[in-house]
Amino acid sequence: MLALSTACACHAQNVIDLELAGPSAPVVVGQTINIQMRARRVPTDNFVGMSFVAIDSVLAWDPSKLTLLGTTQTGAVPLLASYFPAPNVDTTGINEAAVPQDGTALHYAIANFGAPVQVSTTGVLVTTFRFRVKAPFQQGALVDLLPELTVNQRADTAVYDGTVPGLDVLGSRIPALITQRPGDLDGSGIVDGNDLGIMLSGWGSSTSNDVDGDGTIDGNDLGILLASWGSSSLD
Ligand SMILES: [Ca+2]
Ligand SMILES: [Ca+2]
Repeated sequence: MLALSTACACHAQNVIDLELAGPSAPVVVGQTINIQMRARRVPTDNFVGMSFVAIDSVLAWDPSKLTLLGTTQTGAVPLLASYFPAPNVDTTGINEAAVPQDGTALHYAIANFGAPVQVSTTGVLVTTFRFRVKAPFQQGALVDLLPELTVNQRADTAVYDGTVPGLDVLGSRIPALITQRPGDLDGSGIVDGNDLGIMLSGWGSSTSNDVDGDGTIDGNDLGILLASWGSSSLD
């Protein structure tokens, strides 16, 4: 069936996607990881969405798994500024600290005046969020871009067009999924006797150490653990 899309002049033209990309290899506890935020142009017949003047992003992660450290602009497109607005000026109330720690953060990326950032179809690096892996996790840790969040005032994830003032051209939001090695229950990077001990101590229960995500620690999980026995993230 063909679904007809309904045009709405009040909403985005949907032509620049924002993608978060983390390490593809399994991570270990204590590791510092980079989550790149890339902007990618979706080819359309529109004259908008070729560039941006600013990007507001509402970042979300599980603070029990990951700790936000800050940002770096290494390798990124030239910007006037890339920052988390400080708590005393962040009227949205999202940023409770200079580097937010509570699992949500508002970030602003602002192009140089009079110089919108051109966005290619392969994508450009806007900024890199740096996190430290805080705890073991078997079902992955998501770093996401929320469409909107209201604490004191509503904030939206938005890509402001480089041609039409105030026009939000955000298309898709693509999260990053951070993974640890299946069966590496302590997040050490290697699957060994420590992990087996953790699994056996939680046998039959439902804990965060559930490897296959079916809700129970059982023979399936043991099979996965044994299959990756001795393998190391450091290989
Ligand atoms: Ca381990
Ligand atoms: Ca299971």
